[in-house]
Amino acid sequence: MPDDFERMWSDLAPVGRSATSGGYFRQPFTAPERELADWFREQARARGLALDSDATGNLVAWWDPDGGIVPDVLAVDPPDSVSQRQGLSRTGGVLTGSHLDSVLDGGAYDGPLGVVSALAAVDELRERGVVPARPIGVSVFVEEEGSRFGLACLGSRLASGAIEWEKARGLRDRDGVAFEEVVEGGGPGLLDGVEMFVELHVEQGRDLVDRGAAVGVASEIWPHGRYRFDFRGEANHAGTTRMEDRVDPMLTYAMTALAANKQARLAGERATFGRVEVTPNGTNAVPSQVLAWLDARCSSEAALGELVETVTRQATERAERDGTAVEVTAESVSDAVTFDPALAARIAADHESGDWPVIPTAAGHDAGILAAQGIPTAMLFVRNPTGVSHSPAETASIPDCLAGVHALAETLERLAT
Ligand code: HGY
Ligand code: MN
Ligand code: MN
Repeated sequence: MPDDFERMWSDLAPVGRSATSGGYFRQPFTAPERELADWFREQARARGLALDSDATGNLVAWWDPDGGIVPDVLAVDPPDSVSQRQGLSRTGGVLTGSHLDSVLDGGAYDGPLGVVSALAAVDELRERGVVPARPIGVSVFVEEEGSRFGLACLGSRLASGAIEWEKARGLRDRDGVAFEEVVEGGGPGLLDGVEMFVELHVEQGRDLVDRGAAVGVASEIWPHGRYRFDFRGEANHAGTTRMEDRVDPMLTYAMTALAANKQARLAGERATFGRVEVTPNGTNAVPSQVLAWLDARCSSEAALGELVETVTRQATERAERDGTAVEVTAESVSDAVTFDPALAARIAADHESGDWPVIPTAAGHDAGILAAQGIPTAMLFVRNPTGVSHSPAETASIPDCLAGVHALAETLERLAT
């Protein structure tokens, strides 16, 4: 099994990796991310798993109940209509998996660790001769990061019915390409019959390393959102325009970024402006427009509402002083998620290393979307020695990754036999 994991891990390592930063650019429906999707299909075929997919490009590779090899007809050309998939038994299915897309200049583990670990966990169960009483599916949801079309967990929101296709089709990337130009469609179907979902993910924080634990279970996901601040001013000459005559949106933005940081620190919450687009972005001109995205994450929905409302109010007040205008649009909001406590406790209890810790996270996941749509869901976290994520520096040790594979295999055995 270990070489399985390490072989698969080394397959993925070079795909979409920047030669300069060492980070990953695996935006959905770009060449590197499509190469990973093809790799996944190949891994499914090599294991005789029945490959299922939907119009959005979400994938599930099913291990059929008696642990046998599924008819080639399903393993080769996956049917694309739900009726054709009927022959595939997913009733009572236990799903496990994650995503293969990355943030811009992201780490290697966020997403792919959950997919590779799921395949390796199926390998381990098979090597141990375990025959599940329920179908076990390995899933890949597309555009989990929302790094291209702006809405986090876009693939799992469509597959679980959390968002209608009509609302998703018009989402555009930074080049103006619409989502409906890169996918056929989207909607529920792929998850019919799925009774529970377990996502393994690298921890994006230091809780496990501070506890000295290799594996943990998620208790909750903080509510969080992404808000587009559109600051408008008047373009003008950087040299000849007196300071008192300026209508400078960069100033309003800068004060808003400082205000968000201060507000989050005062409230003990999280706020980040990590993306800014300046027009015309000239060196010797006062800009006409500054677009900036606030990523806000709080320990409760009330706190999130209050933080965003306070920052919006302070931005508006500053705009009045600067003579600029500001418009705020919520682009992606995820409500608080509390994972099924009984399922989390059942998964975390009685292991060789004792009970696994049950810990919260402020990172969003497809598991949060499926949980919110009523599918009993759990998450396993693998220790991240630095806690760093959404960065080329994201890492996890191979022994911890193998401990995660084993933990996932144990969990699947508990849930599916
Ligand atoms: O942004 C997030 O919380 C997650 O990593 N998609
Ligand atoms: Mn992420
Ligand atoms: Mn992730």
